[in-house]
Amino acid sequence: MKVQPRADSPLELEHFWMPFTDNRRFKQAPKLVVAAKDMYYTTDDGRQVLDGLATLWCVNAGHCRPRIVEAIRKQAGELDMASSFSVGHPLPFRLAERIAAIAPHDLNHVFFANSGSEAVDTALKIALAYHRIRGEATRFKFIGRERGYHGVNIAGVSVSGVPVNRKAFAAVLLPGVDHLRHTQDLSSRAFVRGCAETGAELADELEQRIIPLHGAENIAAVIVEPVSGAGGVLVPPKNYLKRLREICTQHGILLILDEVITGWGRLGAPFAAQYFGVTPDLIIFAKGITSGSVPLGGVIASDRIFETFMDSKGSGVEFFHGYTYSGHPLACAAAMGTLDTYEEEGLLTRAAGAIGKVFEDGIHAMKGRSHVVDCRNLGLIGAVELAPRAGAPGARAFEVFEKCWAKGVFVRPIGETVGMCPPLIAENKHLEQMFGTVAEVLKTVA
Ligand code: PXG
Repeated sequence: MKVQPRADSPLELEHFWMPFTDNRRFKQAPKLVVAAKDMYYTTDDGRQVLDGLATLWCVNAGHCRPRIVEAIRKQAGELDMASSFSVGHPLPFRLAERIAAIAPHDLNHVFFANSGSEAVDTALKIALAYHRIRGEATRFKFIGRERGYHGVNIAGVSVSGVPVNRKAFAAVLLPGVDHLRHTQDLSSRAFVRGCAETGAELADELEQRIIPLHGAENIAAVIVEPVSGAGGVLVPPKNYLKRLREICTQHGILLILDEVITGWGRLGAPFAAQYFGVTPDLIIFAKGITSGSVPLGGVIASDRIFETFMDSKGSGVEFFHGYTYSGHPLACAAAMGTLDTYEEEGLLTRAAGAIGKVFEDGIHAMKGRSHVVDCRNLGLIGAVELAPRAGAPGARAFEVFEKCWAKGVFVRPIGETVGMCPPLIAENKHLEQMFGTVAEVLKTVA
């Protein structure tokens, strides 16, 4: 494809209010991409940039993969839009069946939304409605975790634990929310490969502090990311999630795993639930279900939860919730093409193989480089944490991001952390390029 040089096609930058972006800074020196294929973007000035973050933790199959592109094209010309409110079309049924077959144990029922944020709110509403149907309407509280990220809608921000995302909206965040401590402790658990041996006892806070404080009979659900992503890539200690599961089960509290990033092969199993051997009551997914190609998210519910709704007294709508685009044909078609690609190429388990080890070694080779205070990894997600620059929080990681971009590698600054999460098709040469560039850039950062 012909790439238009920047000077030939002046862009008016004023009207698009960019999300989660320093708009003023961006507009001084825009970073623009115009095309993508497999592991690489093409920028507007014709450079190739390695996508070291699967764009936003989502392009798991790589960019513009033929099966996905073809599925979307075909669907757009066949059935562009159809409702799932009281009338339906076959695609979301077929896709839900396929997702249920991949999901663990009895998680067999899929409610579709269009994004992770919508899926989070959907899961929280399912939890509330489930307890109410069962006559336990006092269960309305949610327990999140510090540094957790659950999207940007009001309920999701309420259970999230990223302070900058919460502060401006403090007045309207949900009542009845508490947070577990996060699992990061650089004094005792820095530079750990995979899950730390120590720290599972952090889950006991649920039983020792939170349940006595709020009363189990008032708690609807605990919601956590198996590995925190946008909070800085925090890998849980061994057995931590198992412990949370046990405590929730014991006290009738639902466990919701937000797998928006960890789902669809990121850890080397289809879902983190399978990787950790922990079965939640609800799984939240988005991003990788379509490899980012068309917006789609959703919630997978257990038989027990779904049947509670279906067995509820009276006839009529069982759950007063849904989006115009729940089960949208284009999104479902994109997901089908994506699952085909994952299956044909073994991508849902690829991170468990040799490439996962190469990734781990690459991340941990950063130890000892300037400013590096921690390296962490699991599957094909990882991060290098830097010491903050005095008086300028986050500035170092942001500089690393900008310099890597200039050198043709895209990684993400998250506070003091540089996050890496390549598409699952990554090969050794791509990881070498990514880590090599980050290492080179670190030498130049004051
Ligand atoms: N849950 C988790 C675990 C996520 O990572 C969402 C929910 C929300 O998904 P949507 O599709 O509504 O964005 C996410 C999204 C970052 C960053 O700073 C991460 C996400 C979104 C935007 C920025 O790394 N994750």
